[in-house]
Amino acid sequence: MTISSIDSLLGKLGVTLDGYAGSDIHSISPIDGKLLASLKADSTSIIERRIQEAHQAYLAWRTVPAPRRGELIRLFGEELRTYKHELGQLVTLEAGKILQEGLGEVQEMIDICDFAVGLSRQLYGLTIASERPGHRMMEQWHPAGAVGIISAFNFPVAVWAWNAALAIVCGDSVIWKPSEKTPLTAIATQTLFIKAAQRFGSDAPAALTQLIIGGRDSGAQMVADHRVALVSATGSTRMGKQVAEVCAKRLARSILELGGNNAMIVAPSADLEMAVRAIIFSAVGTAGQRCTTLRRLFVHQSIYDTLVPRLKKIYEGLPIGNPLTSGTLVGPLIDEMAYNNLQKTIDQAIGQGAKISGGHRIDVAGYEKGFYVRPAIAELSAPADIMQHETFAPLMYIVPYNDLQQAIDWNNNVPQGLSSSIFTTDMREAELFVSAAGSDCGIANVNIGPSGAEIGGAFGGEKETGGGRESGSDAWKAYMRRTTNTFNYSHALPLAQGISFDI
Ligand code: UN1
Repeated sequence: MTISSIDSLLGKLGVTLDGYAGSDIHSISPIDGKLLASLKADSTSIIERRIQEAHQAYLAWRTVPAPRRGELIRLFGEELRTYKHELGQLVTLEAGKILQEGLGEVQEMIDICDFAVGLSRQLYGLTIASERPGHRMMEQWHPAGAVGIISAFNFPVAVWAWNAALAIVCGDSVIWKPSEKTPLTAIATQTLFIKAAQRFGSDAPAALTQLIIGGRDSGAQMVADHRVALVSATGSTRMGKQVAEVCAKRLARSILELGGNNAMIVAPSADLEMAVRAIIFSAVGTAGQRCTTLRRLFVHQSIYDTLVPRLKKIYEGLPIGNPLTSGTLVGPLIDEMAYNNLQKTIDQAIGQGAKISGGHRIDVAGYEKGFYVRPAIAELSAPADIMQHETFAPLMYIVPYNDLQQAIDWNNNVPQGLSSSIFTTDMREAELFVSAAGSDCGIANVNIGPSGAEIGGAFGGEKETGGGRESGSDAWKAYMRRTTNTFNYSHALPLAQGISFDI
């Protein structure tokens, strides 16, 4: 696999930055701190126009039959298959995740496209028994409007695709405000989409998917606009609360996928070989910058001394460095702020009694401006206050437990509720963990880690994670509006509830 420079990569992807050149937004590679491109931010009037065009696009697109809309997503999936390697590399260059994960992210886009194509023939409602003779009651799902998507740097393209692929087959249009840290992957994705739309033909409105390049203000403008029927936002809880407030004020819908503080319980009967692999991938994959990253590990005290030294040894030997190089498992943090945040959290954890290993900066020759760290483990004898917070970096707290109920309580006793898992071969423990009295998270896994979900399931979580569900299962329903239709094919007009109202 050959690795391309940024210019040739953008060239291969058919991206020209001509219309984007400026000096407001800087795409900086976390690999070496080098500037990849400087772009201009869209003005409020341009954003205004885009929103209006997106609304118009929705008005046209909603009448195109859903299976035909699916055809557009099928073609987009083909573009993604063709350019998987290039787009995956761009993800790695701009977000810093290792190439395997960059490619995995594009695969996640392809998967959701496949899902959405099938879905385009299954947007069905129910037929419901009417209480009145000669009546039929049914529901239909109709397109909802323009969907505003806010995405984060860590999954710069897949999260957009979960939303956009569904929204498009559901008959909506899409306006995307990507993270200002990863504008190039967004522009490349938009370019590939336009290619697919051109192949599709003229019944795809030109403004069906739109991109807004800019900072927080441009996202805020989009969220506040009444023509945006639904806002799907992925990112910090702080950002999500602002979005929720603005949407609530105008009674618009929102899908929120916010912070996680994901735990794993390792029970005495666990297959430790499997648990080790799951822990390492979940805790240090994407350099600990997934919303599903494993942050809290509760290990039964009977196996603590077997498992934890093994984990520490693997941590010490983790290959850290250029994420484009094969064999690297841990790439850089996104930027200096993320690094400082990690250091601050480690200091606080020490103050609360944690024993720390790792967490220090690693010099990678030739990439001195990148913020590479040895992933950190913080051992504590009991959960500390610091564990209530999500730190978006590779820092895993480990606490021993005695009793499963205690570990389940710890799993739940945080403000966030995204993902969780248990390693056990005891069926009673596994079932309890996923039961109503078990994990309170949107994702509760058995014998796999909390991160790396497939697209087929509904993705999202409870409490401060925001309650939204994206991606698979019936998450599509959030992108449509439901109408209930009652038909009277009789010659009488009976009222529901038996009400008599004679005139
Ligand atoms: C995110 O970090 O915002 O389950 C999304 C996972 C990935 C998606 C993570 N499929 O880890």
